[in-house]
Amino acid sequence: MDLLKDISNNLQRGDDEKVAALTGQAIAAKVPPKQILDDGLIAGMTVVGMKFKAHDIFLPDVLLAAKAMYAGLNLLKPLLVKEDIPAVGKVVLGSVEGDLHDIGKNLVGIMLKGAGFEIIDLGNDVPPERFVDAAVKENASVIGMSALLTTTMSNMKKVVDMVNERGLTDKIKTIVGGAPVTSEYAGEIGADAYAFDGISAVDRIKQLLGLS
Ligand code: B1M
Repeated sequence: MDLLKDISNNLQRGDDEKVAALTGQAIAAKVPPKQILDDGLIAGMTVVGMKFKAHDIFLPDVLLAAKAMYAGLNLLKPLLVKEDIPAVGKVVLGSVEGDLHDIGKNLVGIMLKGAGFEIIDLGNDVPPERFVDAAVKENASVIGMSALLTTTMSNMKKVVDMVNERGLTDKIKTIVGGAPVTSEYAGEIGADAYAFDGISAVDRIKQLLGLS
């Protein structure tokens, strides 16, 4: 669809105003929000990632693309989250220490909220003990960690180890995700689950809590 291609192209150019306007048009034209997200915004960001890796574009371009991504995402958010549904469980969510990438983590949060979970979002660059302390304080049953860098992935293990060391494994389950993370890696570090994207995070967390 041309409109979705336009969203992708303008996101790649970092034009947040155009992305917001086109996302608004797509919503008005009743394009399903998940399609706008996948075929417009995420499609554009995937190209940005490839161009960045190939040194065709540079960090400031990626920052502008991220700003444009949020311009669209903010309009989609209310459509992806159903309001007023009773919470089915509490999830502490964050990007691990050293990691400033938060778009994917925020998307996962939106999907979980849409499925009725209460989200305690700790933001990005979250030290291990903050994850665990927040889960205990908030009486959350799940800690969700996101990492986009191969250099920060190992901080997920620190959180899993801390949950074990503090004897909290019966009360708190851990789930990990993010572009470089795999289910094998999740198994290696002893996390309870891995999810590829927001939708599978919902499924995996429901399974962990015996809700499905
Ligand atoms: Co960065 N960056 N970046 N970056 N950046 C990557 C990750 C990189 C792959 C780009 C590349 O080289 N192709 C590369 C990492 C290489 C590696 O580690 N092997 C990279 C690099 C190198 C860096 C810097 C080091 C660059 C530098 O400074 N020289 C630097 C590091 C900063 C830091 O974190 N300390 C950096 C900085 C940045 C920006 C700040 C400019 C910006 C982030 C802005 C922001 O997030 N607010 C940025 C961006 C935008 C990217 C790319 C282009 C796009 C990431 C994104 O938002 N994707 C990225 C390339 C890429 O991934 N293709 C790249 C869209 C998002 C919807 O997908 O985050 O994968 P994603 O989330 C998905 C799934 O992974 C999953 O669900 C989401 C929805 O489908 N998921 C989970 C995520 N978390 C989950 C948790 C779960 C379950 C599923 O359970 C809890």
